[in-house]
Order: sequence, then structure tokens, then C-alpha cells
Amino acid sequence: MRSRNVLFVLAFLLMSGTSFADTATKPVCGGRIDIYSENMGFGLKSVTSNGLVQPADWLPKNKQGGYWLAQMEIRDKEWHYLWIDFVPDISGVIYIALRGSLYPADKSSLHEVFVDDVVIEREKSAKILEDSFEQLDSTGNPAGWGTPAAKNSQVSSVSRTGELSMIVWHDSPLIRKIEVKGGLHYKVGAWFKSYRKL
Ligand SMILES: [Ca+2]
Repeated sequence: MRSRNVLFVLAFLLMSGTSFADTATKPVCGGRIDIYSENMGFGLKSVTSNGLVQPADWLPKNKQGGYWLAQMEIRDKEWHYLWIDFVPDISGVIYIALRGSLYPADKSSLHEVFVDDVVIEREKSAKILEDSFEQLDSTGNPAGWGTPAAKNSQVSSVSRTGELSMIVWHDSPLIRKIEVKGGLHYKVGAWFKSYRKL
């Protein structure tokens, strides 16, 4: 059964050769959610998503279990919901980053995405966070969120709900940290929309 599946995948890859070329010349944008423990010091397990989910394969093997990401391609003008669900091995601090998919820096304008309406939920609990990015703090970032560099996030009036959303891309994510309890399911979901004129 396994070998038949491998053959099927190979056949599919051969048949879809042209679409790889299309993707290379016309990058699609994508929404992405990263979750990682502080210093990748503890693992996150049972990770599932409605998008493509993977560990951080650029990290050393012993750190990969502490950093996961989920991403989803966006090929139309609609808002799309992406979620990632996980269970921390132990209690501690985790970081959540909302960003766009990775593309070469010289194509940055092709993969900026709007993000709005993030929800963080914990098993056996009420929602622990619901944010439509309507409140900005004195630094220009949505309250409770930061950016990796010393710059403000980009605010947009293209919103899914309320009046504002944020514009993010791979190198310009919105990040926040939350305390988690080991052994419980957490789910982070957010809505993404292409910034490009499609
Ligand atoms: Ca909003």
C-alpha cells in the first residue's frame, strides 16, 4: 500500500511540473502562524492545522519540536481562516507570530498579507484572547503585540471586522507571548487576505 502511495505521489509530481514553474515566476502570497516555546526550550506536540503544518526544519534537530508553523496559500481576494492546534509539553511561555509565507526579499510586495480577527483558545476554558486589532498602543502596534524590529506595524483600513487590520509579511510579523499550561490543547486562529491587487 505504501509503495502504491509513493507511485501516486511521483505521478502527481510529474504531472504538476508546469505548476511548479508557474509558482516560481508568479509567487502566490500566503498567511502563516508560527508558535514556539521560549528558546525552543520545551516541545509542542499533537500539532494540527487546516493549513500546511511543519516543524522548523532550519533549526537544529533538538530544537525543532519547540517551533512549528502552519501556512496557507491565498490565490483570491477573500479572507481565509488559518488555525494551528498544539499541546505544550510543560507549562511555560510560548510566542505566537502572525506573518506571511517566505519569499525572496526582492519580491516582498508580492506577499504582504492583511491579518485580522485572531483568536487564541485553550481546552476547557473560555477564549483567552480575541483581537481585531482595533486598539493601537503608543508605539503604533496593536495593544499586546510587538514586532521583531524597532518599527511600527503597518495598519490598514481594509478590515475583516471593525475598522482596522494589520499588514504583515515574512520579515515583518506581529508577535506576542502567552503563558501556557502543559498538557492542554491550545488553538490559534487568524484571518488572512492577500495584499496584492488580484
Ligand atoms: Ca479589525
